[in-house]
Amino acid sequence: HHDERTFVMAKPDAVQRGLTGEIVTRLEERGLKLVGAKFMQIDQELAEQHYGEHEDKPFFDELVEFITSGPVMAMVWQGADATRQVRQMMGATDPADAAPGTIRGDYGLDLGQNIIHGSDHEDEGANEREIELFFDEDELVEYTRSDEPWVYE
Ligand code: YYY
Ligand code: MG
Repeated sequence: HHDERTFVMAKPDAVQRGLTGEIVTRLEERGLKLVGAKFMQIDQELAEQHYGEHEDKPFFDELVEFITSGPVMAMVWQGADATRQVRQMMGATDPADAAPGTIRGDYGLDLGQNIIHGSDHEDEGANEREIELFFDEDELVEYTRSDEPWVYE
């Protein structure tokens, strides 16, 4: 299906380093369709909800502190197998392990500041849960990109 949606975020380090556009460009050029975007500052409560699965981990406090430390660009991208495809483009969680050519592999050096968030494709429904956490349904836009016939058979 071409209509899978996934949640993506340019993290505070990406915004501060002027990499927001680069992230958008890469996903856009891949053929994924931007259907929602919000430039925002995440508060403590939203951060703790978003990263709730990690609340018992030793890095949780640092993670929440980082993600609330500056503005982020929260986005919803749509396309075939979008969740898994974005994860492939992001690269491994630790940029030191991320392959060159991936976003983390090209721009990151630090595990804590790894540029981009994307929904976990191995966590069933994580994409829809995260989209719902950040966006109201009426903030997502339905449209056809003019190149879709050239992206999908
Ligand atoms: O989904 P992904 O971002 O690739 O990794 P997660 O395992 O969900 O961890 C979320 C976030 O936490 C990660 O992007 C960096 C940070 N983190 C960390 O600081 N130290 C770790 N040992 C693991 C993750
Ligand atoms: Mg994750």
